[in-house]
Amino acid sequence: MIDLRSDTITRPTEEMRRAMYEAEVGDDVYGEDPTVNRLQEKAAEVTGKEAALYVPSGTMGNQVSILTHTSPGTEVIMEANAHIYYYEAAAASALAGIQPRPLAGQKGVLPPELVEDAIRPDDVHLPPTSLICLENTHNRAGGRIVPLENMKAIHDLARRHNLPVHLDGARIFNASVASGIPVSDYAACTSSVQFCFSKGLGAPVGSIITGPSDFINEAKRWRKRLGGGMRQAGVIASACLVALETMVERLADDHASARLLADGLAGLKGLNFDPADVDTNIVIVKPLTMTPQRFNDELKKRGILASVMGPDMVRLTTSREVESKDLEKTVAAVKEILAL
Ligand code: TLP
Repeated sequence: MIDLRSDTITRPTEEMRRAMYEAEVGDDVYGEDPTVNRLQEKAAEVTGKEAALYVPSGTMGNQVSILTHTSPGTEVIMEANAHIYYYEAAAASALAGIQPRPLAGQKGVLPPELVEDAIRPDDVHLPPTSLICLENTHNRAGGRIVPLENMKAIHDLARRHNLPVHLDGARIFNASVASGIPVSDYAACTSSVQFCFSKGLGAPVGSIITGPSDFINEAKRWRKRLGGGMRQAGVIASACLVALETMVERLADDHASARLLADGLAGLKGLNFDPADVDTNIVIVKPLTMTPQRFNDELKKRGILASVMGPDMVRLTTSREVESKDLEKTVAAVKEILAL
């Protein structure tokens, strides 16, 4: 099978497996796992923040951040297609007791004026705004890079209103590699960042939150409350260190694969798709002559796995697990399906 469902399907490299076998470990709830500590230091450094906290997943990283920044009964501004809004099973409402304020972005990008207008004035009838969440790259917008200028403008207005900004940077390294802008420049427009090791970076488990030391200390308590305190986590953190050391630059290969796919799908009748929308490793197409589910089923019959992303979208995601011949085969299969 050619697996284009997600970059989460990437399996650890030989070097990661060796590092896992050899990892020095301790009890991380006591802060005594040297490998986790090294990973946290490195992640803090890469994002230009004071401290970091290793967590089991991107979802936990986002939710621990929301829990740490906010209190129940407040409102959190986010893009209407953000992962935090769309794919985290309403965790922010269920766990943090916040009210999400989804704003429609333009291909994942929130106009700063829209964000500023959504900040609540001080009025007893209204929920106080407590946080602004951004996502870069933006998954449901097709891996779009949110421009640094846009993040800066939102950060500036957030500061004027004394509000924190959290970045769901699950794929911030994709944005960085594709744009040539250091991760720390994006992170400088935020109060906290979550990024994932187990997507295109290929590690088997884990994400990380970075931010100021006092924020991370409080986040550690929330991680524990959620049952995310891990013990000899150096075994998995070691693979994340290898990911940071060896897998960042190669994300460019995934972007090149997505470009190959995008060029192959460009201009096909029966598909609503603009290849100019592809910035990184995600290609989202809208089939016009059949449902996304049927399109997906037809792909599967031809040995290709993709993801239905709602009532009109199918997502094809490139990763280290796919080769250029797989992409040629995918383009040929799509042409065949559209002719049905
Ligand atoms: N996204 C997954 C699915 O949940 C959709 C995927 O296959 O892309 N933020 C963003 C932007 C994400 O894309 C994801 C995962 C997460 C957070 C959550 O990460 P995990 O799966 O580690 O909880």
